[in-house]
Amino acid sequence: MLEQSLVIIKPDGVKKGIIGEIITTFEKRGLTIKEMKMTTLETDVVKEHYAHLSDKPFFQDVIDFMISGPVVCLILEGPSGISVIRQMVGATNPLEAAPGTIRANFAFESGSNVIHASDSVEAANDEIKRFFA
Ligand code: IDP
Ligand code: MG
Repeated sequence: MLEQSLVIIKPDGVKKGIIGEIITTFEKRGLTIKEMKMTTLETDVVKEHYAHLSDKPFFQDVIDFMISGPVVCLILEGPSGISVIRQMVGATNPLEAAPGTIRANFAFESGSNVIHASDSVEAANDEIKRFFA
C-alpha cells in the first residue's frame, strides 16, 4: 500500500548542511518526493504539531528549537511509507537509534535529532494538512 509521510528536516539538520544527504537517502531507497519546501515555522504550528508533548518539561525547549531556523518540509510517498520512513529515521533518542539510521548517523541528542516523520497514516493526513495547507 502506498503511504505518504510528512517529513521535516529540523533546524539542526539544515544548519549541519545535510539536507541533500538526507534527501538522497530517501531517494536512493526509492521513495517519491511529492512536495518539498524550505520555511521557518511559526510557534502556533509547532505547538499544534507537538501537542502530545504539552505536559512534558521539555515542551518549551522543543518549540524554541523548532522555530530557531529554517526547516525543510517534505511529503514522501512509498510502499508502507510510514513504517519504512520511521525505520530509516530511527529512535527518538539518537543514542538508542539503530546503526545506519538517520538519527544514529547525524545526531546525539533527543532535543536536536535532525528529522521528524509521521508515526501513522492518520497523523500523516493531519500533518500534511498542517504543513502544506
Ligand atoms: P519522534 O520524533 O521520534 O516521533 P516524539 O515522542 O513524537 O518522538 O517527540 C517529538 C520530538 O520531541 C522528538 O523528535 C524530540 O525532538 C523531542 N523529544 C522527545 N522526547 C524528548 C526528551 O526526552 N528530551 C528532549 N526532547 C525530546
Ligand atoms: Mg512523534
